[in-house]
Amino acid sequence: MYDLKKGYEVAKEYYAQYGIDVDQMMERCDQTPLSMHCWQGDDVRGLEKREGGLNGGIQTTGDYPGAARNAEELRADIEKAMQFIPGVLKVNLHASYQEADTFVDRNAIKPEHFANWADWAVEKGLGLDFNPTYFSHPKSENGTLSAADEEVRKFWIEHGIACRRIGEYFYKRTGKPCVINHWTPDGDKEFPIDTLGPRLRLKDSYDRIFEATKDVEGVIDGIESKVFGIGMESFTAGSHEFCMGYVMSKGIDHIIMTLDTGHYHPTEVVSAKLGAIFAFSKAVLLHVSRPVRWDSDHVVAFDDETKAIMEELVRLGKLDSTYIATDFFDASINRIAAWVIGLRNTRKALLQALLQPVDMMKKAEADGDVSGRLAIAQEFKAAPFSLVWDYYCDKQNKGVGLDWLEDVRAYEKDVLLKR
Ligand code: RNT
Ligand code: ZN
Repeated sequence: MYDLKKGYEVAKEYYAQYGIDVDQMMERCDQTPLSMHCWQGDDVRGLEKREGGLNGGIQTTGDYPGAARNAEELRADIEKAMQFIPGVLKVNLHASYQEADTFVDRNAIKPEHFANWADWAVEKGLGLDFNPTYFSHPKSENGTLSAADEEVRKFWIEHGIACRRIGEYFYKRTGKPCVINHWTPDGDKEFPIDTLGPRLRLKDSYDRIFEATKDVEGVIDGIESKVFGIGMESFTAGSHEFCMGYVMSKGIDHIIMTLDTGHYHPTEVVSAKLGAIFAFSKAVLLHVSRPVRWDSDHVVAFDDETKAIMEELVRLGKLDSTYIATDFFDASINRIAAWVIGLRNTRKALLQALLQPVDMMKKAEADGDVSGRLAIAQEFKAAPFSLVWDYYCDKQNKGVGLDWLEDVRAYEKDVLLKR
């Protein structure tokens, strides 16, 4: 290992030339919560005591050994990954990760079915976020909250209501707000003749869920849009226009938009949407993912778009108004490695974004110095960032560079391969 302290001192001096306080930014980065999704650990299978695979237009591909088979294994795997992920973390659960003794259907889930998760989170000092599971269920085949069948729609409204109550329970147990993400896969393989009816039903369902749970405290609700799902290529009820319209028309602080980086047309980017949304909304929920040609949910990379999103949040001064969650599921590699790589990359992009000379660039812009603005922004792309990142990881005792890899390999040998 090279001299981390020396590297950090050099970087600190480099950034100081541009008025950037590295220590302050490391602290800022560290205190920004990232919500780590539980579903990377078992390929979105969940813990319900019933048969049936993943559906709803999303897919995991690959059959790497060692997926978690029960709650204990999943929690152990999350803890293992967390050993190498710096900064404040929350854990993001889906309703399908209930731990009832016998089968309990989605509309009947209660806080008690999530008590083990809450106990564990309290013990570890973690916040919990939540997601209704409007997919992978026999009743989700012909729509959920937008279903034409009123019995089916009622079932899913009850699920949404149950989930908001569980969110409040998490808030009360952990003392930290629970961010709930509502995503429905509802759509059609072909373009429907009636494209308005499903939207009006979806709108009415959300209204009923929120109306019935008006008393719920400590919960923030993201409404997640999507462009298409596998098998539902032509129509999505919860499209971007629908979700944005819904959130904006409600004008209620706890109802916000969820932007998933894989849910747009290939040349559309989330980083370019944030400035417009913040003109109307106080907060936003992000699902950081990596689409490769489609909404493939590859592990988050330290790529241009992830960096651009974080840069934009810092430039807008909206880091504190943004809930950052990860959402990917790769079954073709070691699942702990997937978490470590994806969450570290998300945090890394955030730290790099905090180390940009925002004031300097803003001043150039205000002065009409467009050449200077471009020059400064470009210069910073090659700043000695990794020296700060390594030092930060070491300071947090989360492993420098590839330190984590050997450990994760040993865990694979000793634990995962024995499953
Ligand atoms: C699906 C959405 C959704 C899911 C999770 C499992 O396209 O992105 O957020 O990935 O709820
Ligand atoms: Zn998502």
